[in-house]
Amino acid sequence: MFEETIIAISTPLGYGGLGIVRLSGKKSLSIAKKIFKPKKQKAKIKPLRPILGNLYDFEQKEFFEEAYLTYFPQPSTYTREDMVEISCHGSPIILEEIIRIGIKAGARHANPGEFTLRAYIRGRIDILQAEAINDIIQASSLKQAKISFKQLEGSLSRKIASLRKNIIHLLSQIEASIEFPEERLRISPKQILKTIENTIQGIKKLIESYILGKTLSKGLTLAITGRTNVGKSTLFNSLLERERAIVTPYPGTTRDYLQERTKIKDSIFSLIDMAGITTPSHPVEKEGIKRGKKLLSDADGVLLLFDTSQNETLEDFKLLKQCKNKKPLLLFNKIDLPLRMNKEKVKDQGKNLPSLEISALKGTNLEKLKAKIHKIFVPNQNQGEEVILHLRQKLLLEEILDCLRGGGRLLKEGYTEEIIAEEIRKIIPLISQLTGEIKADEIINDIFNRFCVGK
Ligand SMILES: Nc1nc2c(ncn2[C@@H]2O[C@H](COP(=O)(O)OP(=O)(O)O)[C@@H](O)[C@H]2O)c(=O)[nH]1
Ligand SMILES: [Mg+2]
Repeated sequence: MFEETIIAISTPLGYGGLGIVRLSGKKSLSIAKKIFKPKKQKAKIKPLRPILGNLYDFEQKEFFEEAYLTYFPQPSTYTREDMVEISCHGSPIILEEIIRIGIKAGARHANPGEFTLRAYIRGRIDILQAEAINDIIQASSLKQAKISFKQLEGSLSRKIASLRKNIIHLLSQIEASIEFPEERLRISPKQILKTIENTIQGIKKLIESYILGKTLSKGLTLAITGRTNVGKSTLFNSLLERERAIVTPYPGTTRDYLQERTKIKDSIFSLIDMAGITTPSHPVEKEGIKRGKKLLSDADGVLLLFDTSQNETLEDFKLLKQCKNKKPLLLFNKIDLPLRMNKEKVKDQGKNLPSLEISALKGTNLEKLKAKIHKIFVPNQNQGEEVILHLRQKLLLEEILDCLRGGGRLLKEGYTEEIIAEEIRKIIPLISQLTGEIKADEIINDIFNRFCVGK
């Protein structure tokens, strides 16, 4: 399948100043010559030199558009194959026509991400870099785009390569002491343990960086909860800066949940406005509450609202207890109204939990709230430290961590080197999965299907 020459429109479909069609594969140049004729009749297509010409429909024998063509000879190309780029007016009709005659001339339409897939299959990039390419294209924040750019340049790949080197070194030491137990090169269990623990620390850091990665790419989910009528939907709208949720003075207005993305500083949050988790008075509300509970337990963070213009209720305390393990931010709302709540009593119940007084309606302390949300939920990160952006990567790193911990445990329990080596050896294929050295169809499909056609 990678022997065929592929063709695709690489610019977004729509009207634009320019549109680009790309070809990749052995027949790129010969196909290009069929569908493109230089303006100067005797001019030759030279590598890496844009040449002006006309696009040619060889069936109807007519020209239909002006274009620049650039030929990129293999192997120093995006795909490591021969490539051709045709740059013309950004007209969807013209671009589709180029694809049609390109296919007539012997090309095949590219699948999503197939150019990048070829770069990976041909060994120019690993799968971490392929993921980074798509992350740049689909970046939700400049900070994330910059992280992805570094990963495309190989920052994460180098980190993983050095992890592999350390693991192999450790294994060879353990294995040497199995083979030559009487010799001096025997490594002490203490030394093995030290290496294992150092490696664990490094991997833990990477895994922890995923939370930051998530805030920069997909966004952290933040559930706004509290009993009915405390002002959840009002706060939801204020944070979104638009009237997304319906707000009324009647309890039970929000029956289903609403979810919307918003940016707070350079981080993305997916805010969830939930139905009040109270005794339902309506079947629709009941379902809403059920879903709400699930959302609450899945959320990365919780904002728990109280209505300070009312006396505290048992329900407030119940909710506090329910989300305590989620370390919620307590928000005392409606401070524009006369105070009736015993805030200290509530705070006492939520010991050590951060809190803030606000008026969602009047916008009091809203900026403070945003700063606080950022401070509490977005982890700090030192400049230049690697950030993991994909769950796939995080899960594999967790498996590696498990093996290391397992190895350490066996060592402490006094098991033989053979058994410890066996546990540590399991890490090697996991690393190969991480970098894509093991080319598994399932992973390939999953990753490249997220790409646009033409990339
Ligand atoms: N005075 C005042 N009223 C508020 C405030 N926040 C919400 N409300 C009102 O409280 C009622 C219920 O608000 P809503 O956002 O629908 O509460 P929810 O049931 O928790 O979603 C509405 O009449 C809001 O206008 C506030 O900060 N101050
Ligand atoms: Mg509501």
